[in-house]
Amino acid sequence: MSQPDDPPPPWWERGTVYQIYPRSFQDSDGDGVGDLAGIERRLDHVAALGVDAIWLSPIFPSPMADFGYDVADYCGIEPMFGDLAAFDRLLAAAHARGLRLLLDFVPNHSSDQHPWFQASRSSRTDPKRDWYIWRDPAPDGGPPNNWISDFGGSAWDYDAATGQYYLHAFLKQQPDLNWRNPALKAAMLDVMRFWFDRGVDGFRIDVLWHIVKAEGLPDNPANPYWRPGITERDRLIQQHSTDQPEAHAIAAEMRALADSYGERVLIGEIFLPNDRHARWYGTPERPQVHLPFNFQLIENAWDAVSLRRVIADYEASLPPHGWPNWVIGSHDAPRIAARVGAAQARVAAMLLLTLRGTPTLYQGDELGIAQVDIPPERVRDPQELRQPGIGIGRDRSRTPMPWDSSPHAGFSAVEPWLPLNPDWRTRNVAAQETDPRSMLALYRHLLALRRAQPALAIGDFALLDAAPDVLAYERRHGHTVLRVALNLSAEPRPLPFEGEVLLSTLEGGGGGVLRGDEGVVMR
Ligand code: TEU
Repeated sequence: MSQPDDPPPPWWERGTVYQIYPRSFQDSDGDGVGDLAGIERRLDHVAALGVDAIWLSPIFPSPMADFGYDVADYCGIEPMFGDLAAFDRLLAAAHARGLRLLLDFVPNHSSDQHPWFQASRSSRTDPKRDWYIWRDPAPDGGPPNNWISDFGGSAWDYDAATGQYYLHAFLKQQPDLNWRNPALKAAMLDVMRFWFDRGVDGFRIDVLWHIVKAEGLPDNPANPYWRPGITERDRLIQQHSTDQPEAHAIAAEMRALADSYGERVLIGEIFLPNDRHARWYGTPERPQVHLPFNFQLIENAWDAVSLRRVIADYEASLPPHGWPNWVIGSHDAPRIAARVGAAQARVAAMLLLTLRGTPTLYQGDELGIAQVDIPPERVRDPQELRQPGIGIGRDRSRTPMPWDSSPHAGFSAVEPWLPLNPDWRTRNVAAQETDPRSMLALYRHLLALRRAQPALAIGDFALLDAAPDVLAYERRHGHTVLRVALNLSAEPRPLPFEGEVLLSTLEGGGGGVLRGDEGVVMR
């Protein structure tokens, strides 16, 4: 039971994270792409929102085949974004506002332009050959096994110069690193030290469950549930290419390194069923990541029955030392407001910020940006370009932040690299700042309430009974009991309990009924 005199929880349990997609936050040098100086300029927006930490998607030198998730130098800054001095200024400016800064660590693969891979592919006897995963062709000359890239096609690319294939779980421009090689592992842990020494507060770790593959690289089994129209990756179950015990051991090493720097946080990107997901917390004696990212609000149907089941099952799956976390949007997922609609997006905001666990907000969701249709000639996402027409494009959630109604929404002096949301002239930060009914105002209220009420940030959690279409739960800390009721339907529903409304997603009300699409926090 959480009590007021408990020792204070670490910041990442009590706090909230805000994800910035650097290419699309603020351009300061007029190239149509965001940069670090731009982020620094807009930090007051982040601070005013009331979050505690920023996670930056990758800012390292990159040919941008996968928009930064193809890293050509783990210890530098992409010139398009700035340089190390600009990074240090941004870090200091964030810290000055009480904001922590997390970087995106991409350990599974580098860019094919990384000097390590250039050396590795130069000859079979190069000392860095084994830093990547090279294998002879199958007897018929084809790829060494049946593994499929997450972006479609074989996960192997043939290198004629040395007569072998190399493995890439994503694009062929993203060769997988070999974490079984001790020198590679040491070099990558040094990368984490480099940024910790510079003062970063932690990392979001990209595709952490991918980083080690089963010894012998056996074929993956077929997925009996696959059908056309689903991504090609899902033809196979990634049994041997992901979630290996050796990857858990490496996560524990990363954690020990992070802990040696004091209160730093590791958030692991991990897509797995609950039982396997929970193992990424490790044990109290040998912890792994602090927060294995929980994507279930993104992946599951938006109705009270499904949400109730998802929340209960996830809570039940957590080890006693495992702190939960939740997210409703990212640079990979469809916009929440596109998925559930404008009215329910407000309910989703309340859910995200009142559940037990660290919430991560995605830039632009605080404005309720919805579907942005990308004209075919402007599609940039390599995943969409390789598998068009099945609705997996990621550009639609990577469009620039609309700051005001000036040309290009105040994002840039020139046409941005991706189009703006079509309603940017009215749906922008400046317009919403002056509108008490705006999504931005709701997010600020929710974050302020969460800050003021330890019951919401760190209190105990219990689901409550309620009418159909209503999701209800309580949060309890010491003597404070707060109750949340969310109407997942557009019709009025009975309020499951009485009390004082601390915050509603709608204006007015108070008639003892939960209006359509209304969420309330009550005392
Ligand atoms: O995403 C990993 C991941 O699981 C994606 O394949 C995800 O399923 C897909 O993008 C959903 O549409 C991470 C990054 O978040 C993503 O941006 C990168 O492209 C990917 O890793 C490779 O680094």
